[in-house]
Amino acid sequence: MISNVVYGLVKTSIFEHGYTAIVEDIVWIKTTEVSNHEYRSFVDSQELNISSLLPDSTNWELSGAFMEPFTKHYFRHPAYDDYPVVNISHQQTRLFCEWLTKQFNAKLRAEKQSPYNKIRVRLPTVSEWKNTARLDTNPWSAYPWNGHSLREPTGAQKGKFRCNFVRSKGDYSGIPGALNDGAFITAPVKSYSPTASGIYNLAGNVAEMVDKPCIALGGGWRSRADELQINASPIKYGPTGAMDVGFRYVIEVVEWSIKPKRKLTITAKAIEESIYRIDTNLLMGTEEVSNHWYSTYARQSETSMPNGSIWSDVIPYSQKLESLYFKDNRYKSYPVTGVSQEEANEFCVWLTTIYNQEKKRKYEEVVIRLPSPKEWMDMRDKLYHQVKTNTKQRTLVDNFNCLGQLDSTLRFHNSMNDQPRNKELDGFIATAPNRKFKVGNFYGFFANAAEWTNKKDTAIGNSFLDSKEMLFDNPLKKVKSSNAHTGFRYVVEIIKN
Ligand SMILES: [Ca+2]
Ligand SMILES: [Ca+2]
Ligand SMILES: [Ca+2]
Repeated sequence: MISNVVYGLVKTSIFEHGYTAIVEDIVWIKTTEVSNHEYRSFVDSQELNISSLLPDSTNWELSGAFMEPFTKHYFRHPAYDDYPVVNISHQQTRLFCEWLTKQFNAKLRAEKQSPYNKIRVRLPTVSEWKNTARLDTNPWSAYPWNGHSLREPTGAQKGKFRCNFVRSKGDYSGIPGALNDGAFITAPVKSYSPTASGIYNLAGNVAEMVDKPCIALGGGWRSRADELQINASPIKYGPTGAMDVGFRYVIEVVEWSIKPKRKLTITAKAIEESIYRIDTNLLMGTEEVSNHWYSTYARQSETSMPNGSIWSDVIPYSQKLESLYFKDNRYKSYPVTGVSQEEANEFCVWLTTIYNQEKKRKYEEVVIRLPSPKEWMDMRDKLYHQVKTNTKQRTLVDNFNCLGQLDSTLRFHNSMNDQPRNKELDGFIATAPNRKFKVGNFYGFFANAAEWTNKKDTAIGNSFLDSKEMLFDNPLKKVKSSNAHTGFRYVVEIIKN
């Protein structure tokens, strides 16, 4: 099950069950609507003002139906423990989320090994909710499953309804038998088949609140089939909620615990292993300079690493990269970015000294420097012919901006892991590890990070921000200052053999 995958991934008790990642390692959504039992544990843990936290049970009224038992028992009776909490206000859900944030952060503090320092529980945004509904479907799908049928297409449940809604005006339970969705009002939060990601009742049962007040998504037990569609108009609710409106929350990680990079000694041999001959006296780095190499330089020359905040300019949900990219061991093999052309030059000078000073070295004297635009372009033309091989082997040429727009959907963010759901995606929203994409003998040459040249204010090559169409053209770029998508690779020029 998904929950186990998530647990395996994060190794922290707060994710033990009931959550699915919607932004890899950053945002999780609860797989069920919040139940009466869960909301009650919040209310019952408070000492003051409990009455202001209780659902407004007077909302239970429906002309022509006998609702008194719900008014009296729905929230408190154990028979309804696993039913979604309803009749609560937007403000009450906020207090619930604040309370749960404190509970979870206390748990994290108690766990020495947790990868997270701090999380925040909150209602999802409209787009997070909709993208959750489309995690396992075609982008154009009307419901949180593929196809237009509201009945199970296969399996033991074939022909049964897959959600709780209204069949026709005034009919909340349907007629008995297979036509019936089985629920007169709400159904337990784990009713019906979950999506492939393990999420229950996105469509129907109770409409779900989002961060924006007064609107709830997905339709509820009083909604018609068309009102359950992902893009249907939201349900409106009043100041004390409604009997068909509940919520589910997301957990967003805001702070990670840092595992510092291990110490690295850069030797002449390591430099020799990092380059490939491109001309008689010229060798080029086969990959972009990594965070690990750059931080080794930074430590030894008392230079600072780039500031993680540059990530917020280029991608949504940037907090993980902001806190970890330039500091943490997990990103040691990613290209360093956020360095200015001058800083890249200084790194090259430092590396030259390292090489020429060492006793065990292949070449008597070298100069390590940034490539000229021409040197880089000549290499590009050679590599261009090898792209065919990649096509034949069905391996991607590089890490670029597959969907053309970064904030299009969460399924894109979700593809930050190594196994994208869709083969057309390269799997990375920001940079990829240096050695992930290869053409000929070179990694990350066409994209991943753009690269500084030795020509003033000029970078070359594309980056994770550029579309596929740009991958093979337009490589020269005027760049004034450091940014999150420009890194560099060096060339080694042999002065004396
Ligand atoms: Ca729902
Ligand atoms: Ca990408
Ligand atoms: Ca590159």
